[in-house]
Amino acid sequence: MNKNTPTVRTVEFVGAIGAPGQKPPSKLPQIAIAGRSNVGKSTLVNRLVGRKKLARTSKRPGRTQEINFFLVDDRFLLVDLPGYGFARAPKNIKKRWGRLIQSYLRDSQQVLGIVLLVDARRGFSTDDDLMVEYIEELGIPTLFALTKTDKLKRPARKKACEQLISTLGIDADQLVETSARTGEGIGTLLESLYALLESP
Ligand SMILES: Nc1nc2c(ncn2[C@@H]2O[C@H](COP(=O)(O)OP(=O)(O)OP(=O)(O)O)[C@@H](O)[C@H]2O)c(=O)[nH]1
Ligand SMILES: [Mg+2]
Repeated sequence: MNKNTPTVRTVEFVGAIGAPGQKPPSKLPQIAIAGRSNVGKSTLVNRLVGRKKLARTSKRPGRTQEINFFLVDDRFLLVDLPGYGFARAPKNIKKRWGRLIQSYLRDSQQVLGIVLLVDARRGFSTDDDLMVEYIEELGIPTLFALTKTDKLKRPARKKACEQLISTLGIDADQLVETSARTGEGIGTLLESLYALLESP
């Protein structure tokens, strides 16, 4: 992290949405963390704000079942979404989570940006593709982050990055390599989020 890296001073859980149609707990700008189940969304939220146990995490997919809102520095909401693409979840549950995420992203006027996470070892999935399509339809600015880079050696990691960049047709600077374990990329991602908040 360089000396300009923002640091989070205060953070608190301010509410959750469990069903489509419910409203976010505040009208402040929101940045949502999206991705497949188990990709590391809740862990990344904790790491970004420097609090180990704020958002609940689990080894098993399907941990986060509601949309959770965390107020950061009384300035914006970091939003921990439930994961999608969890193959073993019952069909009705999968449908419910999908509807919940879609209705929130569609109806909230305050979603300033989305960070879409992709597991460095697992790569981009069909479900990610559907999510990207949906986000594009809504026109919400999106950043991409590879997660769990600590689990890959350099060459494999480089390959994962190149693959994702070419699949998405994005510029290299739209992708951040992160590890919640080592802290890699966390400062960079935080800087990007603050830049987004400050953009007109
Ligand atoms: N090695 C490593 N493990 C990680 C990292 N980030 C998350 N994990 C692990 O991945 C598992 C899933 O993390 P979560 O943060 O609960 O994942 P999630 O995306 O919130 O999952 P759902 O809420 O089920 O959608 C946990 O066992 C974490 O410890 C990372 O950077 N490196
Ligand atoms: Mg989670």
